[in-house]
Amino acid sequence: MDGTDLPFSKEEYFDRQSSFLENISENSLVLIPTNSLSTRSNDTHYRFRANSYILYLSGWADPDSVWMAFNDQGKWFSSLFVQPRDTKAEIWEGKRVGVEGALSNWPIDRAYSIEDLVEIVSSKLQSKNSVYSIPGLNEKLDNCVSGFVDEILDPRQILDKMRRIKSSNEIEIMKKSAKLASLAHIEAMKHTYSGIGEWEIQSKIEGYFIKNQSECSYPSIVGGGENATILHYKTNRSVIDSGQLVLVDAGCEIHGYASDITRTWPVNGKFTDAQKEIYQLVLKAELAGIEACKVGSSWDSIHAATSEVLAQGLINLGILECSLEEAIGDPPEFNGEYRKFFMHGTGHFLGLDVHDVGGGRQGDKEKGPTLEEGMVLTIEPGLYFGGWRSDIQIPERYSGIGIRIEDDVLVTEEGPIILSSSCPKTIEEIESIVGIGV
Ligand SMILES: [Mn+2]
Repeated sequence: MDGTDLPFSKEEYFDRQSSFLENISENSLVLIPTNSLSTRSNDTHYRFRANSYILYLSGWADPDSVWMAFNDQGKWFSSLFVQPRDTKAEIWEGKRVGVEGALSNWPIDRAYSIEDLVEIVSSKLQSKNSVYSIPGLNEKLDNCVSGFVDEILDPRQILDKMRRIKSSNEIEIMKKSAKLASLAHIEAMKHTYSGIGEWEIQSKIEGYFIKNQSECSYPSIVGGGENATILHYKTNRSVIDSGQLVLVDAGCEIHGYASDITRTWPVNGKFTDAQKEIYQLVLKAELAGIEACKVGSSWDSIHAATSEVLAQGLINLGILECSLEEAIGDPPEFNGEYRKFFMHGTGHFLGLDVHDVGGGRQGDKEKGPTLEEGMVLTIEPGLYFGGWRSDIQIPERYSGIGIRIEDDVLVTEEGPIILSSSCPKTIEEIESIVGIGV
């Protein structure tokens, strides 16, 4: 990383910084640390991923860093504390941008060595009476700041509101991210066969990400047969037999922007009648959810749209034997009988975090925001009939089926745009692709 590959112009970053700082009093110091390195074993670490707030404000993606903004005589100064050049360290860990590199190529007015963090922050705090920071990421910073103020103010409410509306440049990157994940799913479908291991499908998807200089935006879920009925299954170690479905929930990241796609397909390339019945119902619910992604729609109305389709469909299939009212339950929770088979929300915001900031999850009790142009969210209804569960009774015909269909949707004045539209999802499309590359 040398700053020449920043995803946005310096101007766009400076605009974000100004919009954010408009909400902050001039007597405040703002400190946005990046994530800490996380130990994997002994002295090795998990691959580093920068904190989304520092990425959003400055594009800075290296570890051990803090973005700081301070006001001097009415003007805000944007700055970064970064790891200084250090040949001995660089021999082991790789070249660093350093203080001068950061100053010349990143959207900041000042750059400092992270080694001077406590000294410089302490001196700035002498003349400030409040601090905005995100605690829990940088212990040194937390300790330093708590010596000066009783309460640390949270910058996230302001930033979250900004982050949930994507700029046209952010949307371009998110389109690429969704396209790449779509192509990875197609690659996996093509190479699926009866008796395949879940890990082999995972390797097709993730190999495709790596081949295209991307990486997973979250651990890939590859659940064959009943494993598909476990919502966050990521063991991915079972063999999938002919006649079973596989549920694949996998997405990638481009410049930090996530995609998040789920598809479910039969490993032998042909849905059974029972699988088709559930698949068509989930697909119908997903299309209704996408259709509801309009400017001005309430968060709850999207969940209501998918819920009504699923509840009615479960009654029609004879899986629920109750009235539609009992099947759905009361708004906004809709905790009726159908929740036994659809246990999660209809979707979530998507952006620099795969479960992006800026609003309550659909189906959660807290009221979500009203949809606006430029928001990106997922729509992902599913139905899960785990034969292993002791809390439900299901017809034998559907036992063991788990199906989820998830797309990434951009809200526009002209209606919803499906960013992941190149990923096949009709029964006909899927049956024509599965196994053709084997
Ligand atoms: Mn999702």
